[in-house]
Order: sequence, then C-alpha cells, then structure tokens
Amino acid sequence: MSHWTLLGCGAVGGVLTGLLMRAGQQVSLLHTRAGGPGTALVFEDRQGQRLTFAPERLQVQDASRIRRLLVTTKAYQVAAALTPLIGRLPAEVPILLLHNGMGTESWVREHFPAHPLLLGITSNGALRPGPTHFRHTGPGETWLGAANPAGEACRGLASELAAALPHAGWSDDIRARQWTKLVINAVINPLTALEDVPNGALLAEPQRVRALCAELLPLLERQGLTQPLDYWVQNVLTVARLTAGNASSMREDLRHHRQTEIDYMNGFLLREAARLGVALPRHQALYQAIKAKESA
Ligand code: KPL
Repeated sequence: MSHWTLLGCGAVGGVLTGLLMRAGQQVSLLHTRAGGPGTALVFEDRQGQRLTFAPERLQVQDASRIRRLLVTTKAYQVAAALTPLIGRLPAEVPILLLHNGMGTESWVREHFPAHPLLLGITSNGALRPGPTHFRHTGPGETWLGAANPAGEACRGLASELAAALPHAGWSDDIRARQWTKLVINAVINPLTALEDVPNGALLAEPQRVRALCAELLPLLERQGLTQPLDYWVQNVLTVARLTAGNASSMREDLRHHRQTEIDYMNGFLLREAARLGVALPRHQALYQAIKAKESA
C-alpha cells in the first residue's frame, strides 16, 4: 500500500489527502494544525459526495516513519516547515515539492542534499470552505519530475498518484511545465487580486495579458523556452476561460488578509530577471502593487 506523508494541509493538501485516501492509499499528516490530532477531516468530491477521513498525525520526532514526503505548504512556508526535519528525515525519503510558484528548490537542495528531490505542479481546483473541510472543485493535471539524479529513480510515484488523482504523470521536462504554470500565475493572480475580480474577467483584457507575456519573452528564452508570444498569451487566456468563475488564490489570500505567494511568482521572475540582466517593469509594478495591498 502506498504511504504518503503530507506537509501542509491547506486546500490542495486536504484535497490530495481525500483523493489518495479514497483510493485506498495511506496518508499521514505531519505537524499540521488542520483540526489537531484526532479531528476528522471532510473531503467533498466534485459530485458533492462527502467522505470523512482521519489521516494519522505525525510529529517531527516520527520522521523515521516517513516513506515519501509531499510538501503542499505555501511556497513561503517551505523552508520553515522543512527545517525541523533537517538531520531527522531518512536520506532515502523522496521529497516532492508541490506548491504554486517557484524558488524554493535551491533551499531544499542545499539542506537535504542526499534526498531524491522531485518537483510537481497540479491544476486541480481545491477549496477549503472550513478549517477541516476540503472541496475538490475541478479536475486538473498533476505532473512530477526529477530535480536531481536520485529523483530520477522515483518515477513510480507518478503511477501511484495516477491511481488516485484525475490525471497524474511523470514529466521529463518538469521545469518547462513549472515555468509555463508560473507565467499563467504571474499574470492571472496579481491582476485578479488587485482588481478583486474572478479569473474570467481577464478575457475582456487580452491586450493587458499580451503586454505582460511579451515582457517575459527574453527571460523565457534564456530558460530555453522559445515558444512564440501567442503560445504564452493563449495559455493564460485558456486557463482564464477554464477557471472563469474562480477566484485566484492570490485574490483569496488578499481577501482573507493572508500573505500572498507574490514573492514566488512575479518576485521569482524579478529575481531571475535581475540575475540575467533583463528588465521587467510591468511585472515590477504588479509586484509592488500587491506588496502594498498585502501590507495595508
Ligand atoms: O493556480 C491558480 C491560482 O489561482 O493560484 C490559477 C491557475 C490562476 C487558477 O485560479
């Protein structure tokens, strides 16, 4: 039986826990506040069916019992959540980073150098209507791939996820997929959060989407991503259309006065751009506007 340990039980972590447990896979939650020990969690599937589940709770001192670690915290929580596991997590345990945005990998690589490291993205829709209630709002794709040579040996994890999730697969080009998702998030999330509108509102502003994508082209080319401008624009508009009625995660974060993931979306793009000598004035302006709202 597959045994997963999740670090981070927000909307995505809770929905993945529900999907995995419904498929008969074993899940434990590490060091989470979602309901506290002994509290049942409610998973609601896309048909509205509810399943109550009680995943085992682990503490940091149980680290030797972890078989594979799925990190579903927010990007800005990754370092703090993983720090107590340094020197405790057995070296053979694969670590799979599955969060929005980019920019945590180098820290994990540095502090867990011996571990198989995997990167993942998921577009499954997830909501957390209450502290212990998780709703799967839309089917999506989940991709994972290796971030180091040891990670290459973990391809089998993709088929285990595929047995429980709507679509999951192994990608030999996970970084390109991460960048593609990053572009989508770096356009949709700040625009919808600043204007407090659903994702579909961007369909009325294709020129704005185009200008933000165009600015990224030199940076994307430096990553070996040489697709034409229309490819990036269409990607963003397609996701805006498919999730038209949804609130982006950044809009939700601002509404609930939570920290946003801007530092791992447009902020990551700006750091990469500075390193490579590329100017991103439009993304810089979005970044600053979100930061201003966040601190207000
Ligand atoms: O990933 C998302 C998010 O809100 O963070 C998108 C793709 C924009 C869907 O809402």
